[in-house]
Amino acid sequence: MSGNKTFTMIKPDAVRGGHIGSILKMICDAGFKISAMKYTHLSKDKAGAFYEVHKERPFYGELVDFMSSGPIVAAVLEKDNAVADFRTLIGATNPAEAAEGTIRALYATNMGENAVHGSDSDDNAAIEANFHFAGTEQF
Ligand code: FUP
Repeated sequence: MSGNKTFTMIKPDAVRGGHIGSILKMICDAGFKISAMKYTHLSKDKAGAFYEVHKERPFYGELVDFMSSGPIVAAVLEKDNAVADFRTLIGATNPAEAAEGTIRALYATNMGENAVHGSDSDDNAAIEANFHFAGTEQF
């Protein structure tokens, strides 16, 4: 059975572009309830730890620099089938391949600066939510 929570970040490019409000509206209009949210600026250490799984990949350094280059919005979202439905809403990692009308098709710049994060499994959704939020900050 699929879980009902996913974790997202509105990344520094989309924040700089002034798209927080539009992206949150798309998320709410798609039926997601916000169960935790914060506006924060990740340190390099924290961005590096979040993306630890990509440590050996060639793009890791750039990814960490980008994710710590400005503020982000982190949030936990709740909906039936949250992980899969949210990945449908955001579109493919590479915005050139993202379906029309998806958040990345509308707001992402390129593969690296791709506007939003979405968890890729129920297990990772829980790990990522707990990485950013204490239990008392999740409702
Ligand atoms: P996604 O699950 O769609 O966020 O994508 P991944 O977990 O595969 O990648 C995480 C982040 O690494 C992406 F959002 C952007 C960055 N990335 C690159 O910069 N280049 C790549 O080739 C793959 C990912």
